[in-house]
Amino acid sequence: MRGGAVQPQPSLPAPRSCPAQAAQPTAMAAPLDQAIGLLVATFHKYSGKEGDKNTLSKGELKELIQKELTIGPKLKDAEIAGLMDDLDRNKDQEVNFQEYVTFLGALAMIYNDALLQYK
Ligand SMILES: [Ca+2]
Ligand SMILES: [Ca+2]
Repeated sequence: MRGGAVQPQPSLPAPRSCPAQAAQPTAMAAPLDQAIGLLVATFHKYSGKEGDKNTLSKGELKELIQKELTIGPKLKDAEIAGLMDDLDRNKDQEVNFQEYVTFLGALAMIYNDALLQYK
C-alpha cells in the first residue's frame, strides 16, 4: 500500500479466462463473500504497515485488534501480548495469514456461543 492512492477500477470487463477474478470481492458479491473479503482485506490493511507485508508484527496485530474489534480497547497490553503469543503458533514473532484465520475461527466460536446463550 505505497502512496496511499486508492485506484478505483470501474467496470473493467472481466476476462473470463482469469480464475483469480472469481476470488476477488466485488460489489456483486453475496453477503458471505463480502464478509470473507473483508476479513482478508482487514489483514492486509495492517500487515503492510511494517516489516513483512504479508504478516502481522506485534504492533500491527495490536492496532488491528484495537481498531477493528469492539473488545480491542478494553484489552490490557498484557492480554494482547498473551493473545499474540497464543496466535503465533510457529513462534516467529509474526502472525501470518493462517494464524490470523485461526484467530478468526476462535472469534467465530465465541460469537456462536454468545448467540446460543440468547436463544
Ligand atoms: Ca507486517
Ligand atoms: Ca507466526
